[in-house]
Amino acid sequence: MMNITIDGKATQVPAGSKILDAAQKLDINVPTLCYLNLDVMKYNNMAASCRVCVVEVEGRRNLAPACATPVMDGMVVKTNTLRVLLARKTVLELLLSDHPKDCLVCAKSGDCELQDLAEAFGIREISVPGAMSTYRQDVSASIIRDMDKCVMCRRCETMCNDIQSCGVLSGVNRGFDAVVAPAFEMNLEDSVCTNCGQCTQVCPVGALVEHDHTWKVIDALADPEKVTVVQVAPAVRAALGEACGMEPGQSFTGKMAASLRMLGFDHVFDTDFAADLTIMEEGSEFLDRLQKFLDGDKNVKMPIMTSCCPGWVKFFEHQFPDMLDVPSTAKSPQQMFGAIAKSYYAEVLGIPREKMVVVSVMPCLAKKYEAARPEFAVDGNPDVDIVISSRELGRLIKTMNIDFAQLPEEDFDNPLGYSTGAAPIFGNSGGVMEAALRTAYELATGETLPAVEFEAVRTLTGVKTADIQVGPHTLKVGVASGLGNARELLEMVQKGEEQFHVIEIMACPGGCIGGGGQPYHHGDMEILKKRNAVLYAEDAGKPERKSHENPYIVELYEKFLGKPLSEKAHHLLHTHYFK
Ligand code: HC1
Ligand code: SF4
Repeated sequence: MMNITIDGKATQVPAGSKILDAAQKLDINVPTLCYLNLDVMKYNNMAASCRVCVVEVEGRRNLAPACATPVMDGMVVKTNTLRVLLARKTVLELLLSDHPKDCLVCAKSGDCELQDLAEAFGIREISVPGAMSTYRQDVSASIIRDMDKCVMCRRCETMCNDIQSCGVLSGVNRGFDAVVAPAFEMNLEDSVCTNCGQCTQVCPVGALVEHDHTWKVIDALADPEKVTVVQVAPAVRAALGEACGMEPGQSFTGKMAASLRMLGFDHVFDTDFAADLTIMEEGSEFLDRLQKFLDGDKNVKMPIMTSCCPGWVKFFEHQFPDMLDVPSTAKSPQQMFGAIAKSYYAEVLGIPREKMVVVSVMPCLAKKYEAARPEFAVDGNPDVDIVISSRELGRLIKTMNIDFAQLPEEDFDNPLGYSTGAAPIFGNSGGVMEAALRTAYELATGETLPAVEFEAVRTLTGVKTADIQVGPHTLKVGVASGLGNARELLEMVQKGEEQFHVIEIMACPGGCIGGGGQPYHHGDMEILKKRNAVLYAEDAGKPERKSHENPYIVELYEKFLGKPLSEKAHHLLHTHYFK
């Protein structure tokens, strides 16, 4: 252990710890900008590029960055001397001198770490003269990349390369021209970007933000010719209140339904309904493949992999093009919902699909890209018209002057708003697997599952594996969240090191609760744990907890689809993948 004294307070930390670790242990706040450490994700950005965290170390001439300077035994540190404060202020002024001062119209205003620091240091004018660097804006279906605002903290690079293993973003050029960009400075849309949006979660400023579509929603709601239908993804209900100033760890489901009704949607439905439907299709496809595999069919592809996460779909299309026939062909719940809304439900309402506007509220930015994929449209009319993130819904609620905290708890409309407990857990890593196992077990054995909780797939660990007994068969299951972890699992399969029957993958660490479009967690991983617990509690409180017990799903098959994997179900609810 190393002894250290900071601002007169003594403590001990393990060898290798940084001054910042010791300060945090002593509850001494040292401001940071580029540094970020997310333990659940094993993400640690230690670029030490911003120098906002400089401190004075006794016996050293230069100020030292607290985030990157190892503690030496007997070290004495001061964090708030005049020299330190002036150095930090100068660093901030230099950053601001090359930063567009457009806070009034910036998507990050109110959530910007640079704005917070400028406020904390009382910076009222920028005395450093000089030119501003300029760079073109890059707009993809999901993300707006505005490098004029980049402070070169490198958090996005660490996220995209080390955690997601996508290798899209890296620092290019030098000095004034330095930016973070895809290879050859191409646009994100032309790169191997998965649209996961994790870079927007860690960007401290407004350099990487969601492509905002809230005004499209306002336009649709104001159009008297349109019938507006909204669906909300499982994970949104665990986090939406955070965007409206409420504490994390509560279920916001009832208030969320009430707010959507107040916004003026004609039909307030739930992606959870379609999550139950996904289990019917994906679970049946799995049992079908498993039976063929057990019968010795050499052509059957195993393991089956989940296909509801569009970031993951784009990842395997780019990175594992020889495995395109391995994942399930089931569409995601978002797209199943859109397809059913614009066929079955349009028929129920007696309107043409063109009159209906389907809006999705998602924790995810890749869902914007998914909805725009051409295969999810009929004669150019998309199954899902507009996708907004949890953050955008939070903004919309404020725009419309709705006091979210004071709203009553309301239910969704039926039939497309009813769900079992198997659906909300889709938002947690391992949840789709657990939901699928509940149904596959009962359909395969004809017996009632003794306990619906599969604890082995419930942790927030990045890679989980388990052996699950289903009748006479032992199923080997794998679950990964975060694309770097997904790569690890897939490479095991490719090399033949592990043989799985079924694999669940979600692109975002922790699953959709940690999605790229969720309210910013600012590095507080306790927030993810609380969101995770909210979804399991919602499952436990439902009258039915297995997708095949959803009475409206049963009715949908009876009245419209026939049975799982029927021709109609294939046409509406399944898809294919592209290199
Ligand atoms: Fe997800 Fe899914 S769980 S992909 O993370 O299968 O976004 O929440 O909506 O479609 O249901 C996201 C969440 C979501 C789909 C479902
Ligand atoms: Fe990388 Fe995901 Fe950001 Fe694309 S969205 S640049 S894949 S972190």
